[in-house]
Amino acid sequence: MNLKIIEYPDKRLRQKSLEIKKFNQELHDVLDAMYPIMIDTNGIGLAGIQVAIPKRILILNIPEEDGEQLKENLFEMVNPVITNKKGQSSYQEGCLSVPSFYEDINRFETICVNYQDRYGNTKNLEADGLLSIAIQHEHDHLEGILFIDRLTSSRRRKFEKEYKKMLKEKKTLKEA
Ligand code: QAP
Ligand code: CO
Repeated sequence: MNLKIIEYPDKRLRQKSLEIKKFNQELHDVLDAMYPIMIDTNGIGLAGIQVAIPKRILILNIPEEDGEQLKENLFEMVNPVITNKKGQSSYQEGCLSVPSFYEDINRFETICVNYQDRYGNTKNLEADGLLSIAIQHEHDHLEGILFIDRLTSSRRRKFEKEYKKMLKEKKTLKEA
């Protein structure tokens, strides 16, 4: 499978992703193909729509304290629903679809998430810390929401200016 990460301002990132109904080989192939892309691009989370697949799937791999990403810590969530949220936390977020930009974003501190695994088994998880933030960030992608949408309007304007400048520089480099 030849998947590529799509980047802001690609409009496909605004699509609302659709529920998975069939837990078949095609789903497994997509999930299997998403993992190496996330690792190769130094990501800790990736949603289907980021590789142009508008389905309610996301993967997460939170690094250990030494920064190492262990495959045994991989979460695959199909049709995730956040059922409970409490507290507040702030974290400097980034996104593979918004490269080279990082900003503090407020999220819920603790959440409960109900999801299915790749076989369709129902799971329940209470998450806090970075895992909780990552689930909320990736879940937003399923709704067509990006972390930059959660900035204050002045920070958002600052982002748009910096990002446009970066895209221009990228273009100049490509032409050279
Ligand atoms: C979402 O984000 C997230 O700009 C996952 O040049 C973010 O994996 C969850 C990345 C923060 C929790 C906290 C971004 C890699 C990776 C970049 C990512 C970049 C290279 C972002
Ligand atoms: Co993202």
